[in-house]
Amino acid sequence: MSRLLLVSNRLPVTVKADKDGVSVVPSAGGLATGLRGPHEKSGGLWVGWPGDVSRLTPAQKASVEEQLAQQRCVPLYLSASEVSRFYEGYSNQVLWPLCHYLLERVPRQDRDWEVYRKVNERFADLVARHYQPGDTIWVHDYQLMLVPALLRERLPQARIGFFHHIPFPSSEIFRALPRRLELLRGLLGADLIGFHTLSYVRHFASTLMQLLGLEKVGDHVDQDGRQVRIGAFPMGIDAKAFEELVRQPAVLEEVRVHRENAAEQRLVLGVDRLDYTKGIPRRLLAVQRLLEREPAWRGKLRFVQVAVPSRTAVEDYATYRERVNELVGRINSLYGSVHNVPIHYLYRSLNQKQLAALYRAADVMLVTPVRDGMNLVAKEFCASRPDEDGVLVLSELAGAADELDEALLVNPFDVEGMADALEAALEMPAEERKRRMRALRTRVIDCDVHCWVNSFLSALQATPTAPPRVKPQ
Ligand code: ADQ
Repeated sequence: MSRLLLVSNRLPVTVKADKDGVSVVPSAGGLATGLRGPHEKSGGLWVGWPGDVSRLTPAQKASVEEQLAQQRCVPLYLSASEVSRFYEGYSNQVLWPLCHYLLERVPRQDRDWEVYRKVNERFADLVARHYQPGDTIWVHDYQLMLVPALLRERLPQARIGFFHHIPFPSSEIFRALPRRLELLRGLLGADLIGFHTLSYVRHFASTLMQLLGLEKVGDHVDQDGRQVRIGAFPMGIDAKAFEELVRQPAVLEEVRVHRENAAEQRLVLGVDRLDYTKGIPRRLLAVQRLLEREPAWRGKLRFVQVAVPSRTAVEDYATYRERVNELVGRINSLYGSVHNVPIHYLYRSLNQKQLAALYRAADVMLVTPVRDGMNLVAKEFCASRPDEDGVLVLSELAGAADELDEALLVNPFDVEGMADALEAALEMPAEERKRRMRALRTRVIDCDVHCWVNSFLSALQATPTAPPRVKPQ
């Protein structure tokens, strides 16, 4: 196995400082879990930002460096201005909304582009400094779209993969980006470009044809004498970990508490980062609509919406948070009683056990993003249901819908349709719930995160390496 150099905006660790000192703790995210094995086994490195360490003392910072090195992580420190302009600015205010078809959220001024480019260069320089011949490089996500080409300039022979974790939009949307050509050329520095679904692959291919004038792009493109492969690699989760969690006695006890009054009140669940792509307002309106038109459900359902604070420094997220708060308040004031309210809204992060207990306890899971690259929550819910019960209501605009077609698929813009699906889910006979959940689980367990990593890396290993450069005579 060749040494793997992983490159992502964030390192898979969290730096925690308290009175006892400073520690670098591995994070529990899907990417971190899936890549931990290959990272350790290949003896490779992971390059990325460790988060804000500006408040640490020099001694604490030295300890962080040492702990990162032990975990074979190479830190790239971002200044406050880089965080604000590269990460919050160009990545999260331009590329994020654009790739989710939300053009009206893209600022009129392209003022953070230069910083985006410079930080991408810093990443490429750092990776090149640590590269050894024979290494395989795997770059992740929309924050680093220029890195593949910047690396190709520095390391013409390197094997480079890129995975795009968010939707690749239709060419009609992508062409609206002033920096569209630079970004496309940035990606084409890779040997393999992976997306979650075939439709993102098709969008990317038609964007290349339309904007770069390439002819008939199929599963590869010829670029500067190299072949760049393009493919769909749907990301999975660590299904086994969720299965194991929901068998633990402490988790089962929590499930029992959640379901204590399940006979009188059905538990409907939503779990998301608080992000405007996740479709929370329309989901709340669908719950409201059901209560409005079917008085029999009033007092009979409890909708628990858990939202993790996310990108709080970006103004659009603050406005969105206000909108969600306001809707929750309005619906509860209309349909609550002295004894209970229909919506239980938790604005916080939960640990894996709490999350698994909620997944395992829910009667219905609502996953209704207005656009989502994949959506791992939908898969986590299925993995947490060894009882083969629970109904998944899933947006057809999430990448996960391509694989999980036994869910009740909904159009997240159609509030009335979502209210119908919620009602159908609440009334679904046990036998049908079982049949659907069994099929969903088979898919989620078979195509887990390890399978995703292996299939991407095998495809990357199978790409032809760049032909050696001929020195001019
Ligand atoms: P995200 O947009 O973050 O990821 P998602 O795939 O759903 O979306 O992953 C969210 C993760 O956060 C899940 O693992 C979930 O368990 C966790 N989470 C959510 N709410 C939580 C809470 N309240 N407390 C604790 N944890 C919580 C991006 C893309 C997705 C794509 C992934 C992976 O936007 O489309 O699926 O990357 O490629």
